[in-house]
Amino acid sequence: MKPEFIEKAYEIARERYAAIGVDTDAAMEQLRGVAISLHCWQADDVAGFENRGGSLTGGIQTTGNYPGRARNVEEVRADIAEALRYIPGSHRLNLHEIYGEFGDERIDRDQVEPRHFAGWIAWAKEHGLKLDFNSTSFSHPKSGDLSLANPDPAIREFWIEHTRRCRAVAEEMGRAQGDPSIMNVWVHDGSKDITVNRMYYRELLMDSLDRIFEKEYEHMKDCVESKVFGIGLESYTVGSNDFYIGYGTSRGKIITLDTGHFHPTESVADKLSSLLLYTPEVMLHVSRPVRWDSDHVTILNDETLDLMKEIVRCDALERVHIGLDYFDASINRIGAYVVGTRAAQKSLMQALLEPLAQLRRYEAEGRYFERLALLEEAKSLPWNAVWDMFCLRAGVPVGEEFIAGVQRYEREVTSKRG
Ligand code: RNT
Ligand code: ZN
Repeated sequence: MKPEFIEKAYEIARERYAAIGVDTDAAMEQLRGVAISLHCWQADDVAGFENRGGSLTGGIQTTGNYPGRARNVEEVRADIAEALRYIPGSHRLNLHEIYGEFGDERIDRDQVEPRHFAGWIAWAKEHGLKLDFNSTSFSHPKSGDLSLANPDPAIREFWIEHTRRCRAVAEEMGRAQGDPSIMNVWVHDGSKDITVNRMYYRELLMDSLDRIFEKEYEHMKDCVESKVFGIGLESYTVGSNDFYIGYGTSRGKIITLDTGHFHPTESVADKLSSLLLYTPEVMLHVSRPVRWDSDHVTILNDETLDLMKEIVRCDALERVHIGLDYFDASINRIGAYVVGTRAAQKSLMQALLEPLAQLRRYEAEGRYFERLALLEEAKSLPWNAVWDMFCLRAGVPVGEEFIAGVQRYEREVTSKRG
């Protein structure tokens, strides 16, 4: 696309938006300030580097067998660096504990140390990325159906120790990058069939979490993620939404909202304004559930748009952290990163271009026809000209141009992987 065309289209869009009181330059400036936390696990179908040869457990699943999956730390890094070439702005990378560099040592999950992430910390610094972190309860011989809520003291202690150590890793990341690392705790604990001791496992989970969070840290922040159900764990989830709303609000912890972890017609966007009244911050896992928590690639759809609009309408860009969480093994994985991240950014771009002042005036005056009409018209305002300009200024491909870049990398790199 010729830069002159993009500039011309932008000039027109700027005037069009100015007429309804929206400053497009300010919107771009705001978007530039928003880092999206890219999840490292799209690169290799949530495999990690423990090389135990085990499969993905914990009620989550990747489907598809697209060639070119990253097989080691070098390949994960190269693929993420490649994806970032097509994504405007500076971002974060969200690691899971199983992506530590353990070398030839046999380091079990209750032995992980910050040194296993020294390579990541150095690499992230070189690439201008900040790191976030996750403990990993799944894909391990001790995962079973219950980890932090396990009645067996030995297994529960193992996972408590793991999660405590993960917080120490996150602390080190945060210290090294001069910005808190956000550490997410999601455990798969649940059961397949009718459960009679529901309260008991929740008591255990509450106690485990309290013990995990005993130590105060300065350079990391904790967040807790709920879920409706997992595969093979359909009837009961220990860490349900109600559990974590109670836990997070009573303990002052950040709550993670994964857009795939609610009932299909439930609005995740609508949760923000309630949660933000009671919790310090919110972490998002933006995903795309198709019929269930399928973790399809995030796209620009009504759900993503509503979520981003709600962040802006709540004036909460500083308090809501946007992370991605999907894993599609059926398509080019680098392309999956680019499409998903750009979709989140495009949605946020539209949210930042909303004629909010005028909409609020209409609402306050009870002029609901006018509010509805302006909301409808705003949908077809030339937001894409502003988005194109944003990409041009950031030095990344405009529009569909990135497809060719991803194809080239596939030809030269990922298709050659065995
Ligand atoms: C699972 C949760 C969780 C995971 C990652 C891998 O349903 O969404 O966030 O996707 O921890
Ligand atoms: Zn998630």
